[in-house]
Amino acid sequence: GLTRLDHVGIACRDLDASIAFYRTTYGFEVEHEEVNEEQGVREAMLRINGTDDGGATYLQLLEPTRPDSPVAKFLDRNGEGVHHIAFGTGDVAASAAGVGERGVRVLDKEPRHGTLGSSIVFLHPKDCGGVLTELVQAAEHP
Ligand code: CMX
Ligand code: CO
Repeated sequence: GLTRLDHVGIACRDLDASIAFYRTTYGFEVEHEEVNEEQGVREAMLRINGTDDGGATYLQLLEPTRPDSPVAKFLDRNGEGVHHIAFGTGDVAASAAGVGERGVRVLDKEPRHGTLGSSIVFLHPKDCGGVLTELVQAAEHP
């Protein structure tokens, strides 16, 4: 099942400026940065909290790497702001299948590569009350 809020994804035009805002305003630090060419993003993960069992919740700051990417399209339409939420699961394929049986469109037939070797799928925002929703399974050996 879905056990936690893994992250909130935020679309920004300038990743370094966004990182600086979160550091200056709240004191959040970047734990990890990477480029995901498949998703068309340069991203930073800022850890908000962590639990003894290794669970954590992040902000995911997203800057587009190309103009036809989902985040670039979102910025063109809406400007900067909250782009998606992500729930954590121990088995993303099983969770996606379960949600799909309830009539929600799963956008990825097979899980794709996410942050730090995680496996991710996206659910259509029109089937989720206007919220683009991601399911994420952490890598076993990050
Ligand atoms: N949240 C809520 N609604 C959204 C949305 C978002 N992030 N993005 C698009 N929509 C809505 C639009 O407002 C639009 O609604 P209307 O028809 O009412 O105007 C509708 O969805 C279609 O929008 P679009 O601009 O034509 O966009 P597309 O259909 O081409 O793509 C989506 C939308 C969700 C299928 C696409 O963005 C997608 O596949 N996203 C998943 C991948 C992704 O977002 N990757 C980046 C993050 C990577 C990561 O987290 O690691
Ligand atoms: Co995400």
